[in-house]
Amino acid sequence: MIGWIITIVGIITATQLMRVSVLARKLNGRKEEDISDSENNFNALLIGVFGFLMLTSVIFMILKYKNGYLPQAASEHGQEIDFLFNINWIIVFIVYFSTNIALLYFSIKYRGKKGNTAYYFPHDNKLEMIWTIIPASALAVIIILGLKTWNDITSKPSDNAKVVELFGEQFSWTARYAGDDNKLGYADYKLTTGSNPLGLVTPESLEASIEDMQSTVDKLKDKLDKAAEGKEVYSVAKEKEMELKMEKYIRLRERLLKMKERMNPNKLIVANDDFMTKMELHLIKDQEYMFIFRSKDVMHSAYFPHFRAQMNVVPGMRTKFKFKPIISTKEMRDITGNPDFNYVLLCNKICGEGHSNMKLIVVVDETEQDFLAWKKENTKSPIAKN
Ligand SMILES: [Cu+2]
Repeated sequence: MIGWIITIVGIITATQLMRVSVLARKLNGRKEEDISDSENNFNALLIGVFGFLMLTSVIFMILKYKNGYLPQAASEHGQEIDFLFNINWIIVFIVYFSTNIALLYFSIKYRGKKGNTAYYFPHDNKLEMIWTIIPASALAVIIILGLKTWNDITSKPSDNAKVVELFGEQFSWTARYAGDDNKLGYADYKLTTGSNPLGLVTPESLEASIEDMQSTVDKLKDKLDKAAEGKEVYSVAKEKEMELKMEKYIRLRERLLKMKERMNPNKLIVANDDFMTKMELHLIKDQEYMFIFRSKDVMHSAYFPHFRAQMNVVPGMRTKFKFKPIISTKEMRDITGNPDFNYVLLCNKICGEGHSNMKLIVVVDETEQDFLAWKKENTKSPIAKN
């Protein structure tokens, strides 16, 4: 509030001062365009002071915040992305400083002087060429390098990339590892139950869901029969609701029966060696990973700031991203000097009121042995065994 008052009073003062100087000119019998050399010199001095403050404050901020925008890259492609980012910064700074220094220098050098006349300079082909070719080649370098890196990042992973699924829901992440066969078992939302939270398709889960749906249908049918015989009384709306629910479950059950017919049982057992966790995502240093993202409810976005990876997590489709962590958690703790440092997976789409809690600690183990030791203690089968 006080800031606003000061600003408004400042503007009023400046306009009044300008009016005073205009009136003073009239009293002296000078025309408005008659500007003395001393006034021009004073303007040139102000330009110099303003330019100096502007450029030094930019240099100050570069030195102060140089690493402020992103943490150190800890994945293979992350370092390439940072390299591109730095090239862009270098080009921006060269252009920024050279054009602004030239602008300030010439404004001061050619400040108004008595007797100066303007130089007539309508067109120059050489200059046109220079300011077309230089920006065009700078852009070409940025675009070609960028496309090349993007193609590398999004190309197919190698055969020894380990497959991990990240399943997003309001408001948590579940990591499912593909197991020894390195194949993720099939999943279908229709099979999602309390004991099968990821909706994995196995012969048992299919059978269990079909039975489950049958018993729901039976129960509803029983109630509706009793209502028809007058043994139980429901409101018209309630009865309609039960009818619709029963139809829905009959439809779903038919679809699952068809799925059971179509699916090769040998393909369904690939889920059996999958293992999952909601506690921490453990990765192995220098191991390539293929992440597959799935969402249970709304759009989420999986964001690994240290790995320079971000991918939308969309209901009804699978999105993918591959990367290779190259700095272990232990090494990063030494680099940052922070013994509590941890990599994180964050949700980067505002997906509901608990969005800010949707986070998973990521640990990069030094060796496969470390990973296996963690796996033994902390992961479980994605389907609860009865
Ligand atoms: Cu989210």
